[in-house]
Amino acid sequence: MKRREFIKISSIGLGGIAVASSLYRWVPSDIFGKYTESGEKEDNVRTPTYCEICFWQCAGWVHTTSEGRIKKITGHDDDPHCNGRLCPRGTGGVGMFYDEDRLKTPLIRTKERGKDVFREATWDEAFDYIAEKLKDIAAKHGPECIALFTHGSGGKFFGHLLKAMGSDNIGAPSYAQCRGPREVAFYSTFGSIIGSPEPTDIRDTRCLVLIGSHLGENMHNSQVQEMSDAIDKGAAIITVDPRYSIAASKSKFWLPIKPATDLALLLSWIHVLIYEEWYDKDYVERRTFGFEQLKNHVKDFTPEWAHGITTIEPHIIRETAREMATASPAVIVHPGRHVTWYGDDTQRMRAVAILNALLGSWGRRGGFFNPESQSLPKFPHPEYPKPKRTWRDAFPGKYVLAGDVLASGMCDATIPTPARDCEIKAWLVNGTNLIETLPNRKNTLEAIQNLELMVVVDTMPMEITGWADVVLPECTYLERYDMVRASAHREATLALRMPAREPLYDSKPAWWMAKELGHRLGLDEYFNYENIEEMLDWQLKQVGSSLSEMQKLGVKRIPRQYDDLYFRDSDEVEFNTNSGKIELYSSDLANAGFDPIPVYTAHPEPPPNFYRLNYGRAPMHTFTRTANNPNLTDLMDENTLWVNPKVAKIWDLKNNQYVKLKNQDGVVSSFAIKVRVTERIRHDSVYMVHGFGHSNPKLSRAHGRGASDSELITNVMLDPIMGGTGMRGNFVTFITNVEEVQA
Ligand SMILES: Nc1nc2c(c(=O)[nH]1)N[C@H]1C(S)=C(S)[C@@H](COP(=O)(O)OP(=O)(O)OC[C@H]3O[C@@H](n4cnc5c(=O)[nH]c(N)nc54)[C@H](O)[C@@H]3O)O[C@H]1N2
Ligand SMILES: Nc1nc2c(c(=O)[nH]1)N[C@H]1C(S)=C(S)[C@@H](COP(=O)(O)OP(=O)(O)OC[C@H]3O[C@@H](n4cnc5c(=O)[nH]c(N)nc54)[C@H](O)[C@@H]3O)O[C@H]1N2
Ligand code: SF4
Ligand SMILES: [Mo]
Repeated sequence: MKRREFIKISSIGLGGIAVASSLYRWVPSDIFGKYTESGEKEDNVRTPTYCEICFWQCAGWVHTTSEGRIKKITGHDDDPHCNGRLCPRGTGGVGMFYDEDRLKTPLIRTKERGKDVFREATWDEAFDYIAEKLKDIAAKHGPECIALFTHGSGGKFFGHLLKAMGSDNIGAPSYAQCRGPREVAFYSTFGSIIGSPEPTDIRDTRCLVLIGSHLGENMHNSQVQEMSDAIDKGAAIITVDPRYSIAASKSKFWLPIKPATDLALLLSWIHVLIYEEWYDKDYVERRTFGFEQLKNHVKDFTPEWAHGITTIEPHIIRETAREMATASPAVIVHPGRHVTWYGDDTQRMRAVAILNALLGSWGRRGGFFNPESQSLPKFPHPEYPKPKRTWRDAFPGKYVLAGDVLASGMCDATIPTPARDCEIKAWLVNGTNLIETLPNRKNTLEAIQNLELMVVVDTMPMEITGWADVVLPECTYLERYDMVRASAHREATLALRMPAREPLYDSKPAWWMAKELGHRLGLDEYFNYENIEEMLDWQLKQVGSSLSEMQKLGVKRIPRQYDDLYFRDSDEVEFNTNSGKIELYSSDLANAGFDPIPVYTAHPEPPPNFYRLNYGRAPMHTFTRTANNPNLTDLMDENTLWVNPKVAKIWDLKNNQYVKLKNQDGVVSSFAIKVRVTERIRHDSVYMVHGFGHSNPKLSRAHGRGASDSELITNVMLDPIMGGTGMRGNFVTFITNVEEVQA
């Protein structure tokens, strides 16, 4: 979009954002403030941080006593990610620091891989061991055979190290296992990805449509606050979910859709908007490309057609379309976040993007705003060597529209096949529990067994650390510096994380590990600073701040220079697409040989006596990373299996009874899970929260508590467009003769 066409004004929107009051009614009230204590003022040192318990990265303050005892973490009032309030997980972050099961020293494996038998090592020993192996692997196979899997702040430092070595194989599970399809879909429609935090203008919306996005359980802080605000102001929520989620309970309309059929509903909404002439005609005419093709394409996708597929009544489809149209342009059909469901996810997300375009919500108040960020220049270093190969070479002609590295792709490219002349030989894994994170565990383990080296950087003994050759203990986010958070929002902000105290045990920060490894690999010129303070101070000074200013402020808001948070009706806008318009008909997809307008295809149904395995989030946990956190296990220490009463009757299942699950490929869950009989789940599915069923016995609170959805996800429905790993095509049945209740 051409910024110079906008009028420049000095500053806008500096006032504080109202804090929602009703949000925190959504989760049990005893969660909040439970772990805070009111320390005396004079014994209260506060240092800035941003949260690492999830990727919303709320900024806050760590309150310590003068002796360095961490008392509590609170939200930063100036931070638009949290508006002064942390979610239960963020407050409970203290538990991560105090967890006595933490990794305490570097470890080097002494038995065969996977046996989880290690000896303690010094940092020097561990680094020397790793550096020698990496040099050897790079000499034998090229540095491109080294891959980094990372999810979390330390990835910046290890990513820099990898690039300095000459490898671009740097991937996070937050693409192919999470947001990838929506990013490709919105990029091909609007010429812009969604990114994080999502630029959804929820606080000013009049209608929010959530398709599988379970905000409230998905506890992305300010989004949930804004949704709560919007509800208070009378916004209508439309929730499409086979499960009666918390969001559904706050909704004007709950559409309990038959799983895997969302694309039919979306196409029929598009049909209704167009054929009832409820779409934003002026916006569509001026700003979009391919309307006639779209109109023709959806001609037969009537609500009556969709009813037969989705089970949603035709009049409900019409009424909800009307609700959106009435609110337009202050309406958001939310793009969701974890959208890798059924393998046609990019196309489903395209339909979501098209709906938003028809409703004129992109770039409009109450729809999607135009985010602003302040990037920090990189500390000077020599150019990176150009890699001769990447993971993509393992998949010629495939996943051409993937805009980012596929973690699952790098994993697959580690398994030798005759067709391939090179495989990935070494993994550096930072802050991602790949065993539980990637679907198809057998495949992940096969890849790991083919490695010459696997180094895992983590804070806890997890499933992935058990398979490592070398484990490096990172200190928690409360004990370290990381890169400055420079995030995009209505206004750009910078947020600092600094240590609130010395690290416990012999744990160290990622920046230091990367620099030390760089030194041993002869890459000192890439780490041309004494310590991270020097580097951060240099970066901050380039944008008119400094480390000492940020240590005091914690968060710095940078006023927008241009009045371009939304388009004005009079603005001419050029979109970053081939046509320069919003592409209802995608030329990117057409050029790559895919359907330019989404086509509905049916997905497999559960076989007799099997139920679709559905999974999601709980407000007090994040993936597998919090399952052992003492503060958060206090709130929820195992997951339960939601079972519809009809199904419970057939199987004679009682509430609180433990069962094991067997999937369509005969995989049986390692641990039993407690049944929760509830009308809130459809009869064709069962539901559990992801992140439980830990098999590492070193997790004293989490081991064997609840079941792991991951180990039952053996069928992966690959998105041919961008390689996303659809994970909702797995079916389970019950094993009821489980004697033992968990210890
Ligand atoms: N079956 C299934 N699979 C999924 C999902 C699902 O719902 N079900 N969700 C998908 C989605 S949406 C995503 S985004 C991914 C998330 O995938 P991951 O980010 O891999 O998720 P976690 O399970 O939280 O693993 C995080 C690891 O980082 C470690 N860790 C925590 N803090 C730190 C730190 O400060 N430093 C270091 N070095 N390590 C740290 C934790 O101990 C843990 O081992 O998973 C995807 N995979
Ligand atoms: N508390 C907490 N919050 C989190 C996280 C966390 O770990 N903990 N993780 C964060 C991350 S990285 C992500 S990606 C997001 C993920 O959260 P979201 O993007 O909101 O949701 P999903 O995990 O995709 O979907 C879960 C919902 O989809 C419903 N669902 C299942 N199948 C279907 C279907 O076929 N159609 C429809 N319409 N709905 C279906 C489920 O019933 C469930 O309510 O959460 C984020 N927020
Ligand atoms: S939403 Fe909660 S867990 Fe996530 S960053 Fe914010 S406070 Fe931390
Ligand atoms: Mo995610």
